[in-house]
Amino acid sequence: MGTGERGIMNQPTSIITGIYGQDGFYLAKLLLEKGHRVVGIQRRTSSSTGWRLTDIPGYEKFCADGHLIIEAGDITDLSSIARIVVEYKPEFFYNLAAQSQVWHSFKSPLSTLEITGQGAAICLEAVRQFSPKTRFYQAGSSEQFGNSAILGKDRPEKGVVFEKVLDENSPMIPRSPYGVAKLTAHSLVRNYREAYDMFAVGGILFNHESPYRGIEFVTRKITDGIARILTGEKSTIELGNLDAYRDWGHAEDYMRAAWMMLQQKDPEDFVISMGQTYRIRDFLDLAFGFVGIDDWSQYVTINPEFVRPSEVDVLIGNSAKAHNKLGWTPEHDFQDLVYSMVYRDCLREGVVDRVKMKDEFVK
Ligand code: F7E
Repeated sequence: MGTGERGIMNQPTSIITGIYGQDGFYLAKLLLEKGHRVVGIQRRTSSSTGWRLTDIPGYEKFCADGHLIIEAGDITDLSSIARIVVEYKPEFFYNLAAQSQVWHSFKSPLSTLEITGQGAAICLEAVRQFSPKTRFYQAGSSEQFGNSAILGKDRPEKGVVFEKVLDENSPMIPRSPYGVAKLTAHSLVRNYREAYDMFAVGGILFNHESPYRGIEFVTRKITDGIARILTGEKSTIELGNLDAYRDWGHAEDYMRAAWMMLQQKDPEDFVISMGQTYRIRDFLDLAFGFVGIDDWSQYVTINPEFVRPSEVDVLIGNSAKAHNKLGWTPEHDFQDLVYSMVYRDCLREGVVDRVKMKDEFVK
């Protein structure tokens, strides 16, 4: 009997690659609440730790009773993924692992392609060869669309209404090595579905954030920066392009959508988004506003180092298909999201008394 078989025999097993990331945290939490056995795959060389997972209510118990298992593996190594698939024969496989930083992908395009693109091929191949009935979820990205939302239009100004909201059929013309790698993975999922009749789906998720977001991404960089400015540790936050528009949702809502996609009768791809878009400077207005700072200009400096060689200027999604077919609706709005991030960073830094009550902002 392999170690995997010692677990919970009658409950579904879900494998999650990238379990130590923000999305891995919310998905593992959701699946554990649903009674799944969750097998997380962790790279041996991974510098990340399980700091997020330990926040799952009942974490210690889930580890002790075999509901939560961490296995060493690497999505760039077929033999390691195949071994885990053979051992656990999971009902569900969620591939969340990636080199997920768009900015970094310009510095390291080849390793991004290997991890984010070929890594998905390796996971699909392990499932196809050793557990073809496993339902497979691939974490796709709005970066796959590139600038399709404004194709043929000038760069937008504030207040512009975007007519081209992106859905499952919009053109995908990525503008970063990361986007190219995610589109490769997405195309492979479709191909495995059609060629091998696998239950494989691509969730095309727009930006999704939370207090568990990594510090490399702009939202968390801002909220963490605000808390450190309030303590006096920092004087400014260094940012790049403040005029890009992003359609930001909450990771908890988005991982619920991922789970829903694997509960369907037929495998299909879905766009998950809020359908509202804001510039980075709008995020700054709201986040600084929550600590009573209306003019943040003295606290933000522009560092060209963080400007991308080619930017996705506007992202705004249309999730009508997910609403209609999955019955998915988000529970968090943009204000809630930003507030929770500011609140948590200020709490950690001991300056939570500076956060204004949210009610004051909800007119
Ligand atoms: O950038 C601008 C930057 O790195 C958002 C990933 O989860 O979502 C994420 O990709 C915007 C861009 O996210 C800084 O130029 C300005 O326009 O937070 P981000 P992203 O690139 O949109 C998609 C859906 C994914 O799949 C990705 O994995 O913010 N920006 N100044 C900055 N961005 C960063 N990171 N740092 C800055 O200083």
